[in-house]
Amino acid sequence: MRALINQSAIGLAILSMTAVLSQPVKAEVITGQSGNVRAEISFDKLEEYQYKNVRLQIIRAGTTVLDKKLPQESEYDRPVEVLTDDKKLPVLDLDGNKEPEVIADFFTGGAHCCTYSLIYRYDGKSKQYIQTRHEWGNNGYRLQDLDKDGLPEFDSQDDRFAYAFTSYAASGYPLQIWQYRQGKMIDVTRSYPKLIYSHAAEQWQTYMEARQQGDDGKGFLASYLADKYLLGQGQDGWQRVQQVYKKSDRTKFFADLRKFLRETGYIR
Ligand SMILES: [Ca+2]
Ligand SMILES: [Ca+2]
Repeated sequence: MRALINQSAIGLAILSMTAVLSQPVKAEVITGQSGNVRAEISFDKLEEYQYKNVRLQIIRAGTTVLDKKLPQESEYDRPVEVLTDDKKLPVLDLDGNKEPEVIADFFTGGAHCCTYSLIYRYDGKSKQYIQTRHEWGNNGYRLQDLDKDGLPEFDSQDDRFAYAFTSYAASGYPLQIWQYRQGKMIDVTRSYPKLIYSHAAEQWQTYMEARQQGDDGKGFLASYLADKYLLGQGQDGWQRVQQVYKKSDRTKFFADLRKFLRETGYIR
């Protein structure tokens, strides 16, 4: 019995040596800084898409306020920043209280899904960083100051529309814009009618192109109509959709679409 254990221990040792040889560990660090706040994500890169020991450190005014290992959903769960060119960790004041927040973005791996943000804000009372998690799904976001007030918005799309009426590739997504305010993500899309308007026009255009290529275009009609509801033009949107969509499943599609837009809060 003892010999058997030893043998299997040797076997394991050889196995793990092989594993080590085929998975060279490379320690990497991504950093970002704003004012007296510096953030750092460190991790071990195994094979091309595997990451371990992902650690976040936030140093504020010379003091390490946060230092912890971040949970990973799988070993493919990795900081999005490794995919960008400048590899900078976003540290910036998102809500205008003169205190920078830290955004750690992650990608869960797999064919499409998913990206999420861990946003950390400094709480002056507890002298700690408090985390907010926001899911982006397939689409991710861009930070852009859309209303030119000096604070960035999260420019994104509503991921609930993925696969809702069709395949992933043929899915369309309504515009979605978020602001971060003191630990909360607020959907402010309806305050940007010009952007919604051009987004809706884009969805309509994509629908026309999809139809020319033989697709029924249901995914883009759905995102178009959702955009129209955001503009307060739901009735007009329905008229157009009903004019162009003549396929045999139209009664069921329209009923499903209406139900979906109600469930997702577009029809109020
Ligand atoms: Ca802030
Ligand atoms: Ca802004």
